[in-house]
Amino acid sequence: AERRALVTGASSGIGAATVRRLMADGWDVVAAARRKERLTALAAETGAEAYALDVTDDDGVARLAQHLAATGGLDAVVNNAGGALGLDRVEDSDVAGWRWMYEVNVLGTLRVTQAVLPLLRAAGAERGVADVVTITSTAAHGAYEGGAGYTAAKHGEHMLSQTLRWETAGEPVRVIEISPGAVATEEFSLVRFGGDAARAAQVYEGYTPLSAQDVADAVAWAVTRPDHVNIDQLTIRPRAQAHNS
Ligand code: NJP
Repeated sequence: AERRALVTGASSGIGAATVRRLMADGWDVVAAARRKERLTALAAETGAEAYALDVTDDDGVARLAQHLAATGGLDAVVNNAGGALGLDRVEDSDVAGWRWMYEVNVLGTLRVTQAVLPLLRAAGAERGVADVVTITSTAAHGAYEGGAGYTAAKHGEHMLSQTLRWETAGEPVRVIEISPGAVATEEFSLVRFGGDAARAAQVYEGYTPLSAQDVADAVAWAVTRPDHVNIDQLTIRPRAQAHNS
């Protein structure tokens, strides 16, 4: 049977591009996010399975793990659901905004990873290796003005990934972190800048950002290394980007 992957945050951007790439490579893919209409369209286009999921919902995540267990298990999870709010200096930061960024990026990845790890262990034991891939950010490795909440959340996700790697050392499970710089997606243009193109231009200095496909290609490469190889952390950045945002 084909290898099966779960991609969270699959309804747009990097997640949708990863679904397209893995389907083209012959994986079975479960595409999960909240916006079911978008997933249905992606499923019709690619043949992936659409699954409505909010990564902040404990019960929903548990139900997804049961569904996966009952329908063939899982060889790889791509923890991609996440996002940032606008740029706020520390002194102006809103606690609720930080809470949302932690809930989706850090705790969403924790919930999903915990729920599927038994399935990944079983697949790894049977086939040689299984993969936990997490999309963090260059923001997981540095700071930038106005980015404290997002960088704090992405640093948290980075440390989750680092720690899990040591905790599963010796098991047939790889823990892989992909850290993109600026990617031209909805988060990039809308969420982060609230549609404020002038602010985006000021921050992004007019260079060409990565495409979602660039990041999907990195994911597809990392999960097809030979079984004895672990890509711990891969930074992929627009060549001209000179900051961590
Ligand atoms: O953004 P976007 P990206 N439960 O907004 C989903 C990181 N990153 O592709 O639920 C489940 O197109 C949302 O789906 P929906 C970034 O931090 C980006 O750029 O339907 N899913 C959508 O599919 C994030 O971790 C840049 O609204 C939830 C997806 O997340 C990842 O890349 C730079 C959810 C977001 O898609 C993908 O973001 C960087 C929930 N509660 C890292 N909440 C960049 N774009 O510049 C959201 O370094 N989603």
